[in-house]
Amino acid sequence: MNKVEDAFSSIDIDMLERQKNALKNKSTVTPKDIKPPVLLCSSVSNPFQKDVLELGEKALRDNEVAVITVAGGQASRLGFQGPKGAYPLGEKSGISLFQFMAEQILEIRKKYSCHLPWVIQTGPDNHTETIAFFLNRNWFGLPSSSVHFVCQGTLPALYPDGQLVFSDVNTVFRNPDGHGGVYRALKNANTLNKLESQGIKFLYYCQVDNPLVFIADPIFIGHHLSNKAEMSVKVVEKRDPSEKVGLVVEQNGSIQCVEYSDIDESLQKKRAEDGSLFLRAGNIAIHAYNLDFFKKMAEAELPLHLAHKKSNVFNVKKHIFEETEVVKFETFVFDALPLASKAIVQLADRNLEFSPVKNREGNDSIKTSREAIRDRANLLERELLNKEPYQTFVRLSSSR
Ligand code: UD2
Repeated sequence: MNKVEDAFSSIDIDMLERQKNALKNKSTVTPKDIKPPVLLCSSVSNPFQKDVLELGEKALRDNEVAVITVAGGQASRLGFQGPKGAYPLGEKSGISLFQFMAEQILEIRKKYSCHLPWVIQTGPDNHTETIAFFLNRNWFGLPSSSVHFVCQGTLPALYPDGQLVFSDVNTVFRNPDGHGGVYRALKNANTLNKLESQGIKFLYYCQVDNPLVFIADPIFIGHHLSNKAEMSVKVVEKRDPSEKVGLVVEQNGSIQCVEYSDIDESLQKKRAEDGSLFLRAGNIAIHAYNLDFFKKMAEAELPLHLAHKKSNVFNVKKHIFEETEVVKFETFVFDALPLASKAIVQLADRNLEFSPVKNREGNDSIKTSREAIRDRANLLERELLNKEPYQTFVRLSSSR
């Protein structure tokens, strides 16, 4: 096989066909069809849901739960060279986003005497670096056999007319397939089968960029179980109509997440009778899954999301490199929600569970996230210090 044939051999022809179709058919959300979802109440700020808590804790103790963290991409938007999870967010401690999570996982394992495997989905640009980061830090005290790294896949970019794009004379230009690639990535790496053979039945999913995440929250898992859901999602109240978070809504009887940019401005600003936003369920990208459903999603055709971006590519006709507009394709993890036979939506308290680090400055920045960590530590010490199951959570929150 010559090099050009080799470049083409990595292309999934059925997927390429879907990509070309997606270029032609833009999907839109019809505002009249969407309404707010039913919200189950917050977990951490409302810790006395005993039955639900016991269900979640039992699943943990019985070694039925694993954690998945999506951590593809570099932290370049934070002005930092390296995987985003390696960013030293701890203000006093200098600990990384990964360490925030690793310490919680260690504590949960101790508390429930459970294995709680941790799967970290990396991307092609940070896979090796991420593993080296863990290796150099002695896996933060976690047994290396209990941490699994899985690299997400890529999709070829296309010109707006549907032609393939090249990054050099015999290499197809590709980009990571979005966090929705996590389903296939875990299947292709045989991780889902491995987890299943260890007795895992439920998965707790989170993003690496939220240091306030309450990993494997037993109340969230308990709600998921008691409602016999296949996939669940945590949300926080949207701060204001312009906040850039996805919105969890109900459409034609099913739960789904819609990106803010896809919703009409007047609907984003609409108020309910009590003055709160009509659509207020902001997606914080925390999910609970049945493993079986996750497996099904690895075979599902999730919608493709398109991003038109200027990129430096190789023009194979003119034999030159040029800056031109190409279309990149991604799938999103939350597009599995409407495919679940049942999905529950749990409202969390933003001050306790959500402060992502997205930007160097301004909203959702290093500064706002550090402030949120500090504020939460004070709040928790005042209000929740002696309440199960949050002592661990409180202790880890202070002195960061
Ligand atoms: C995401 C959600 C948004 C809101 C917000 C909460 C999308 C499209 N939007 O916004 O609705 O919930 O998060 O914080 O998801 N990642 C990968 N591989 C990829 C792309 C992303 O692993 O190909 C990981 C990345 O490491 C990060 C997470 O997914 O942990 C979120 O990615 P993002 O920062 O691009 O998402 P954002 O801020 O657009």
